[in-house]
Amino acid sequence: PELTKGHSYEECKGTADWLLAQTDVRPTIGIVCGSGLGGLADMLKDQVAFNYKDIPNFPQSTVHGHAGRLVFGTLKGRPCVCMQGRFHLYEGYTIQKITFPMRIFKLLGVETVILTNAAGGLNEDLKVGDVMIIKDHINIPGYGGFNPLVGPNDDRFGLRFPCMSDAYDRELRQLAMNVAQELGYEDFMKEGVYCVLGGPSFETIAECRMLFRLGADAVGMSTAPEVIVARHCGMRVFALSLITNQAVMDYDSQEKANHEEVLQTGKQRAEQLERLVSTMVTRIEHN
Ligand code: 6GU
Repeated sequence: PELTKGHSYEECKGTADWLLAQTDVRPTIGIVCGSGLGGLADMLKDQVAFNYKDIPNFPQSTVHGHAGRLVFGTLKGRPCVCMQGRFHLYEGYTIQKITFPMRIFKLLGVETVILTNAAGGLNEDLKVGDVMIIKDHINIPGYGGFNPLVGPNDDRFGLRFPCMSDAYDRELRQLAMNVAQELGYEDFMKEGVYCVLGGPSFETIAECRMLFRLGADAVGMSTAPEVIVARHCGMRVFALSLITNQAVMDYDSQEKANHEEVLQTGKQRAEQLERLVSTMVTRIEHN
């Protein structure tokens, strides 16, 4: 049969080795910047940056608000690699292509992945500008066969049937809360369940109501596929959503979701998010 498959282990190794040959940075932390949150990558010192289009096997970003660079450097002295711009199902990439960078992270030596995204709030307790630490996800595209691990399994990456009940590391979530308290951010730090949809259209009112009743607190178009692949190959994961708008839940509302609002809210909270993540980075221990 014709089998769905992403890049082979050898192809992934080829990309990772190509990158490692061009920088002395040996990152143990990998960061993925969401829409409007690419400023985090600009904080890296002694940067060695690659445009996605120049990296063998890498897809390219097509979305406004996503730069399309892989940046190596140090964040508060810690070696990091940062994706400034990510890939989404709605751009037309296969689910394997979207998550390919996670396997590159792994082969570069990354042990902990930090992902950020912009999301719509479904739970009324989430206000615009709130930061939601993701404690779990609902992967709707996965139910339609868009799970990044569909296809032959390579045991060098991980198990055929990986566990996902511990996907979002408890210690890292606690660390984020502690750091948020120290920085005086506790008023806008929340925790909840993130639901991913394929996009690019935003949800209908009925869909928002359905998702909330199913247990989702926020909805977006990314992150969960990357988390699945990162966990499959044994990296620790921390993820957060910046709530950039409230999903429309009632038929009397005149509100309309739009991408400009998403980018605008990102700008307003970006600095605090950068401080939160960079402080966390200094406290993450690797053995
Ligand atoms: Cl309301 N929906 C989705 N799917 N993604 C978003 C969003 C909403 N707001 C920001 N990203």
